[in-house]
Amino acid sequence: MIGREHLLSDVEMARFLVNGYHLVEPDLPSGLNEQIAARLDDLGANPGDAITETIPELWKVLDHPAVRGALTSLLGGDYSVNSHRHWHCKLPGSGHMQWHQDSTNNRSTGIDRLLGLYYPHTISAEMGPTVIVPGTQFRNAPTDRMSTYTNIRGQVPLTVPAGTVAFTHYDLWHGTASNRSPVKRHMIKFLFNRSGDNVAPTWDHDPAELNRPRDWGARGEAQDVVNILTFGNPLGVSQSDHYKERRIRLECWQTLLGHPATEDMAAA
Ligand SMILES: O=C(O)CCC(=O)C(=O)O
Repeated sequence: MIGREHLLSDVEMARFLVNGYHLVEPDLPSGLNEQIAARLDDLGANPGDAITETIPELWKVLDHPAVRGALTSLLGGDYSVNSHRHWHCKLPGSGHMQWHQDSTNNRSTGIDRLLGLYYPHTISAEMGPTVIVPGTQFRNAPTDRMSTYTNIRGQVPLTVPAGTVAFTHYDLWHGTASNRSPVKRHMIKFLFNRSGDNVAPTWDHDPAELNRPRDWGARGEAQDVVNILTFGNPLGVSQSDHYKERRIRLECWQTLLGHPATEDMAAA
């Protein structure tokens, strides 16, 4: 049983639906990140999915209550840890990785699977951070076309402290910057799956949160679920794109609450 203090709040859940990512900084046992980073520094070959057999300490990250709390909130209490995982080592001098969405063109407008990106050492801008594009998780695009894009206004380099786990919607656009530092940059990518539909919220939900009125005067600074879901527009996309995305996120929110979309919300 996960303590309520480790679950996401309504506002954090709404922000995930808008931005497509959520960062967790678990207070891991002292020395654990350093130990994992040192083991990775010394690894000769990439063990692929067997990275957790090679470095079993990685389970301490996945088993941390803050990590389990985020996963429970986003995917339900019976989420599964997919057997696929991968060590992404960016060597000094290696170039950028182009924008892409992972896997085949099998996209979801729900929250059915998540990536969890664990960084055992602090990532600077020079080390080739993962770069994500907030709000693109419901925006399917051909990889060939994406590969021609350069910097995107609103992109976020994950320059994060050691031990951070970045959860992203599986379909969020991402790539990397080049590694201009003298050190190897490590990231372990995990994949998590939803096992069943929600029949009730699995985060720290307060139904009163949904009673706030829409406030057209405070769009950019929205601090509550209704206004975040209504006005959130991290890339400043055009009105018609914003309306399409808003409709998807409102339907997704209703599904996460455990009931199908109402006409009222879907028409928003
Ligand atoms: O190495 C990274 O930071 C990102 C890797 C990546 O984009 C991927 O595995 O799809």
